[in-house]
Order: sequence, then structure tokens, then C-alpha cells
Amino acid sequence: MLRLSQEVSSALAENRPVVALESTIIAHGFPYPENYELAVELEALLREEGVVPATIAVLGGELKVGLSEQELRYLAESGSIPKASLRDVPILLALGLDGATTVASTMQIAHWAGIKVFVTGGIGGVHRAAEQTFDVSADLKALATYNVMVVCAGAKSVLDLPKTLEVLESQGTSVVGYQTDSFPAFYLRDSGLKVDYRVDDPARIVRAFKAKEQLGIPGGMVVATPIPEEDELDTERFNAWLDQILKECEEQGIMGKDVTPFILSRLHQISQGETVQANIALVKNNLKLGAALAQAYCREDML
Ligand code: PSU
Ligand code: MN
Repeated sequence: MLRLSQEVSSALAENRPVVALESTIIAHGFPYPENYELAVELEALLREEGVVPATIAVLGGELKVGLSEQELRYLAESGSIPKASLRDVPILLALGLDGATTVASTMQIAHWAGIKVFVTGGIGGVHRAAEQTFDVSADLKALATYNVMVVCAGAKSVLDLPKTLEVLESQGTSVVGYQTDSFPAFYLRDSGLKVDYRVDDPARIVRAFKAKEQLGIPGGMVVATPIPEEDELDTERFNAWLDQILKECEEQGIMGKDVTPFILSRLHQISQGETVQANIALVKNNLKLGAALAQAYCREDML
């Protein structure tokens, strides 16, 4: 049921580096046309590094790994492609429908395809007030299950980050900070929380991942790297925007899978595009690290 593009399938067969990308950030994470431009640019940047991009989506009931430019455009323009998490994938397949894959479902499909590195913006996690709403992203479940490195700028600062890190610990997901001692908070470099391991060399991160693989430990690894200093948002302004939006969420009864897209698009509006720019900058920064990890993974047997 997997449909790998020719480019992705030969790269994997020849042990050349491949990086997976998700489609929810295209369909729901950014406004059009920035989303289309970003999707195309990310793929081009990877190719410049000698890495094959594998954007993942469910299209017409097929699990697509590696999209054409028309398919990227369709995802960006449509406006009506639902967000597809783990539980949606089999249903979309059977019904022949489209879905934009989240971190969770992109990890799952990357794992099935044999892709070891996945670059995103920020992982989902435990939402604030989760003790009332039980809103915990399926991204955490996927991180406990699928053998993929997930490169991110931490978790969105809209989440409850201490709780998110606690769940990652409980479920045995390793978290590594790349060139940082602090767990990054997406638009902000420092969440005030520490990572247990800072590793400054991509090859060493890959060595840790390969050790996990060889020991047969299930699940992924979070590789967190902060947004570049020059692109970071101002903490106080950001928190003021966020407080306002969280109030709107409550007043309007936004729940479940609508929460993340709602918050992101309101942030983009209120900040007049500032959060879009920061989001683009951090994804590109994550991409550089992802390319280095994919190359290191192919280069040598680490253990
Ligand atoms: N972070 C972003 N933009 C996004 C998302 C995360 O900066 O669009 C998406 C990812 O696809 C992530 C999903 O997997 O939101 C998490 O949604 P939820 O909390 O409903 O699981
Ligand atoms: Mn949720």
C-alpha cells in the first residue's frame, strides 16, 4: 500500500540519504501561498545538500512517500484536506481519500518505508489543561513506537512543556539537544527546561540512534535544536498573543484536532506574519541538521 516515488525508492535501495517531511505543516501549518513556497524550498534545500526529500501524504487512498510538485501544490492550495493522524490512515486508505499527515502518521509511514530521519517544525505533546481535556497528541504515541529520528525546534510553546517531557520520559523516548542544554520552545530558544543530553556532533546523535536500533528498543528519538537567535520571537509579546488566543479557544469551544491549526493561524494573524517568518526560519534550520543526520546514518556502521 506504500507508494514510494522513483527518486525515494532508488535512494533507499542504494543507501543514499533520505529525509521525510510531513504534510500537515503544508496543509494546516501555514497560510497559502507561503505554505507552497516553503514546501518547494525545503525540498530544494535538501537536494542541494545531496539528500532526497520524501514529503509524505495520503492522496486518493495511497500512502505517498515523495510527492510531485503538482501534489505539493494541491496540498497547499486545497484548503480542505483533513489532518490525518494515526487512526485516520487506514480509513482514508479504504475510502480512497486524502489526508495531510501529522508528525505521528508521518513517522509511521516513514518507518514503514525505511526512512530514518524526519524533519518537522515542532512535535505535538501534552496540551495545557490536559488534566481536564485529556488532549495529548498522538505524536507522543508515535514517538514511543516508530524507529525514526525526529528533528524539531522542541515542542510548540503553546503546549505544557514540562508535562510533555514527563510523558516522553515515561514512555522511554530519548531526547537529545543539538548544540543546546535547554529544551527549545519552538518560537523561543529556551523553555527554561533542561535536556539530559547535549550532543554537538550529528554523527554522535546517529551513533546513539543506531545503538537504540541494535538493542531493539522500539520508538523514535527527539533531536531538538533551537530556532536561530536572529529569528527568535520576543518572549513577552509572544506570551501575550498566546494568552489571548487560548482564551478565544475556550470561548469558541475549539477542541481536539482543531486546536493546533487554530492557534497557529490566529498567531499568524495577530503577529501580522511574524510567527510565520519565525516558523519558516526554524524549519529551515531543522532541515540542515536533518540532512547531516541522514548523511551520517548512511555513511558508516556506528557500532
Ligand atoms: N507544529 C507546527 N505546525 C503544525 C504542527 C505542529 O508548528 O502544523 C502539526 C504537526 O503536524 C503535529 C500536529 O503533528 O500539529 C499536532 O497536532 P495535535 O496536537 O492535534 O496532535
Ligand atoms: Mn490533540
